[in-house]
Amino acid sequence: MKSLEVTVPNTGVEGQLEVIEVCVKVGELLEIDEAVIVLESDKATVEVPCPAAGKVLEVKVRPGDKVADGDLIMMLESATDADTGSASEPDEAENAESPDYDGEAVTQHEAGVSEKQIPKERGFEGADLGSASPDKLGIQQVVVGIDSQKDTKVHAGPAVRKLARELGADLARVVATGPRQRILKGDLDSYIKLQVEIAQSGSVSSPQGGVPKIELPDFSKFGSINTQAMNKIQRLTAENMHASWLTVPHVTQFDEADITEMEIFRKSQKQLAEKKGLKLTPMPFLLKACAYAIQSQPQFNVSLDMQRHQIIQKHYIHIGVAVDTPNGLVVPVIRDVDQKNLWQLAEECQQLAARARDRKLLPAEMQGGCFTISSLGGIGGMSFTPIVNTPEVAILGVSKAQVKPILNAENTFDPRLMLPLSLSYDHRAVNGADAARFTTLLGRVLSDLRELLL
Ligand code: CAO
Repeated sequence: MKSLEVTVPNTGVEGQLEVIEVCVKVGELLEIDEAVIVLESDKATVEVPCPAAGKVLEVKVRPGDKVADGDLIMMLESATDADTGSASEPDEAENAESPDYDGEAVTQHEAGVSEKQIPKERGFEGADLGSASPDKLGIQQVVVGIDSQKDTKVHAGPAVRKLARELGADLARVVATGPRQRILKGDLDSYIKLQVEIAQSGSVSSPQGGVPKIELPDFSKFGSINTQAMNKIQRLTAENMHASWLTVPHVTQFDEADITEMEIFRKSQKQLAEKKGLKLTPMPFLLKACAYAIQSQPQFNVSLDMQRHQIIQKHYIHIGVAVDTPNGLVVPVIRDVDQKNLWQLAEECQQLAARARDRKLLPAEMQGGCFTISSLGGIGGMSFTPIVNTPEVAILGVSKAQVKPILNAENTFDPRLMLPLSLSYDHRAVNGADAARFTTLLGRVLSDLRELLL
């Protein structure tokens, strides 16, 4: 093992160059020609390759230092002598296109070290980078840097780096398509184009993913059409649904509740309900059962603050009820559901639904929800996957109850009225086992309301 001094090779530049990147750390094992430091003059950037394979013993320079030819860069422990500069076969990958200083594509063969190959304005004409081979020196234009913030290696030429600096683009975010993950100018162009597109339209069209913009055809080519502007409710619903669909990892848990006894009780109250001027539908029962389940499982009564990495636990139970109106979907919120009885809930639900359909709801009446119930039971269907009403973390979808044959303890079938439940939840806040417990609990209390009295 020998201790080698690795110095700044002959760069052909008079005076000092700034060290803009140090690509090695003490103790790191380096291959021959691996980038050691990156130097920059006001005209160009150049990588100093390692003259021999070995282990870094000591690094003598830091980013920002000014160095001249012959200055010590690092001490290297090596079993071999430094490469004497014999020409080696250029790597095939390095023959591929890479950008030159003017942003035009040149091949690495052309980007050598002779005067002809490196334009004068680069300041490195006739460069002799010491022990590195001329062909390998062609690689000098492929600067290997370390992104200071992400500690991610970025491979890009000086022109691309300069352009990225001017545009304020973070090269670590650019998808590289060049050989050895090198970022080409075209890659930077695509990245910038994408950012502009995102900024302008809020949507993304990218082969790397994102939300593709859907181009609409001219529908009138296929038949008669007319168009009308979306109203405010429709616009807001579309925006909120889309935001929730994109940000919330949704899972839906399906279950059934045996509401045979509940229906007998509900129907028995019909006359009293009429006297009160109310309609006692399954909704107040669902509200009560959900409030009970939320009390038992408070993880359903949270919101996530992903910016601050905080879980906000709520100590009140306000439940929103999705109401279908001629103008679109609105979700008025019933406050403190846990503290109200079935008649109060029936009355409030009825009044809010009427006000919603008459477009009389105040914004405050649609705020502060912890959980939502969306009932399509009066319409039909077997089950559905409701979208979480963010920043809430769960929503219960209810479909039409149907009489089904259910096996009893005597191994015969009883006709039972079964209510389909579809609980969609934000899987960041709620796990699958909790969701299954939640719907199981709902099923239990809806099949035997006495538990709600305890
Ligand atoms: N199974 C069987 N019947 C049901 C039922 C169910 N799950 N839920 C309600 N019903 C019955 C009611 O008992 C009532 O019948 P009766 O008049 O014989 O008692 C009938 O269906 C109509 O009920 P309703 O829909 O008027 O009342 P509700 O309290 O159940 O619901 C409301 C109120 C406001 C939720 C409802 O009118 C509504 O707007 N639903 C649509 C919600 C929606 O659009 N959700 C989708 C959101 S995502 O796009």
